[in-house]
Formats: sequence, C-alpha cells, structure tokens
Amino acid sequence: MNNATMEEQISGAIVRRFFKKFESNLAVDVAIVGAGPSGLVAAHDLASMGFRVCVYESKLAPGGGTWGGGMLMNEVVVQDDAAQILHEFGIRTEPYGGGYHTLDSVEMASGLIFGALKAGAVIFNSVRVEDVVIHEGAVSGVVINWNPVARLEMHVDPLVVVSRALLDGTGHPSEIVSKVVNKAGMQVDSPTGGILGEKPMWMEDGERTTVENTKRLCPGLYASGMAANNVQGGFRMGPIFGGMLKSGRKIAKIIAEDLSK
Ligand code: 48F
Repeated sequence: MNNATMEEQISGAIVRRFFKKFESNLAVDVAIVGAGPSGLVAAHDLASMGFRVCVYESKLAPGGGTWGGGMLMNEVVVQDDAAQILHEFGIRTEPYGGGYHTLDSVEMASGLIFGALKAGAVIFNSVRVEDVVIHEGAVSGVVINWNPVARLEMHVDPLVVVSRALLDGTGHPSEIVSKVVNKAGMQVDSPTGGILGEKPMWMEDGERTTVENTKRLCPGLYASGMAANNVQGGFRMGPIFGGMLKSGRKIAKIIAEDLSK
C-alpha cells in the first residue's frame, strides 16, 4: 500500500469503501425507494430510532421534487405546523403569514439529505429499484440496478437486497406499489385493493389526504407522500410541502411500531 501510486490508492479507497458500505447493507430493516421529502424524513426518523435504513434514489441527486420550488422558482412553502420538522433538521424557515412559512428549496433539499445521512441512513444514488421480492405473501426486499443500465436498456441482471419493511416513496407514479399490485397480483389496503390513481389539483384536500393516506398497504409494504396519495386516489397539491414532511414522519412511526412487534 505504501508503495502504491496515488492513482492506485485513490481508486482502491473508493472501491473498498463503497463495497464495504454496499455489503453491510445487503439485508436492512427498512428499504426506502425514492429520496423525496417524505422518504428522507422517514429515513431520518427511522435511522434515529436505531433501525438500519437504506434509501435508493434513481437520480444522481437525491431530493426529489424539492429542488425546483414552484415552477423552478426556488422557494418552498410549508404550513406553520410542518416547519417544526424542518427546524429539527437545522433548516431555516421564514414566517409568511396566513399560517405559512417559506424557505429556500436548495436549503430544504440539501438539509433533508444531510439530516437523513447524519441520523445514520445510507443513500445509494443513481440506483433504480426495478422490482420487489415477495416471500410467501409478504413484500421482502428490493431488486436494484444502476439507473444508467435501465436508461440504456442494457440486458444486465440486477442484485437484491432483503428488507423487513419496504417504503414506496417514489412520488406520483407509486412505482413500487404498482409492481406489487400489477406484477405480483397482490391486494393492498385501498378501497379497491388496487391503485386508484391521483386526482387533479385541490391543495387543501390533497395536503390533508396525503397524511391520511400514509399507511401500511400489505405485509412488508408501506407508502408515503405522493405515492400514498396515488394509491388511494387523493388530489394533488403542487408546491406546498407540509403534507410530505408529515407523511414521512407518520410512516416512520407506523413502520417502527410494526418492526418492534
Ligand atoms: O416525488 P418525490 O419528491 O416524492 P414525495 O416525497 O414528494 C412529492 C413532492 O416532491 C412533490 C409534491 C409536493 O407537493 O407534489 O411532487 O412524494 O420524490 C420521489 C423520488 O423517487 C425517485 C425519484 O427519482 C424521486 O427523486 N424514484 C422514483 N422511482 C424510483 C425512484 C425507483 N424505481 N427507484 C429509485 N428511485
């Protein structure tokens, strides 16, 4: 090692440390798909409670729909009661009046990511969850591959990580629940047993139902944020983020209770 060139040392450091991180997370308590605001709050809360938490994010930059504020104007709005969750991450907000706070979207995205990591969650970015593992009627893990492999449609087999709980935080498409319903043919806890699909814009109702719709869907599977709303047929709410933060907090509590039984 001492005689190694700088090039060997740097490459070796990255490869060894990455594979150490990867290998120690082949079986986790909670696998979270999607590093949007709801997934990141859930990751932070569950890791803070001592659970082994891995987040898989298909994009290079975690943060989901946070970065762009509203129509690329990089300010975010949250309700007064949700601002407290951001303050716990050390993220600053400014009272706006009318029951709302505003904050910088870049501070929100970076603060949520850093908060989840500092709490002990591990984030694998550029990794796409392409399928789920089912063992005897229970959702039991994720099938993962590099997102560039998926985007280039390369014929490359994936790897698998087993989980005690799997959270769909994939936002509007609820991709993971879709695999469970449409590919595995399983029923989930919704009015039809399937995915009702998101309704158009109604901010107030969408914010309320996002939190109400956040729940365990079947053994081993949970949904938060817009994924939860899509499954239960809730309205979309656009650039107001309090419901996402509260949804992440709610699902972390539900998962923690289930895993502690
Ligand atoms: O959509 P997203 O930000 O999730 P969220 O927590 O928050 C929704 C809000 O951002 C916004 C809104 C607020 O009012 O309506 O839309 O519900 O983040 C979802 C993340 O999941 C990733 C995706 O790249 C995004 O960063 N993702 C989606 N499918 C996969 C995935 C997949 N199969 N594997 C890995 N990551």
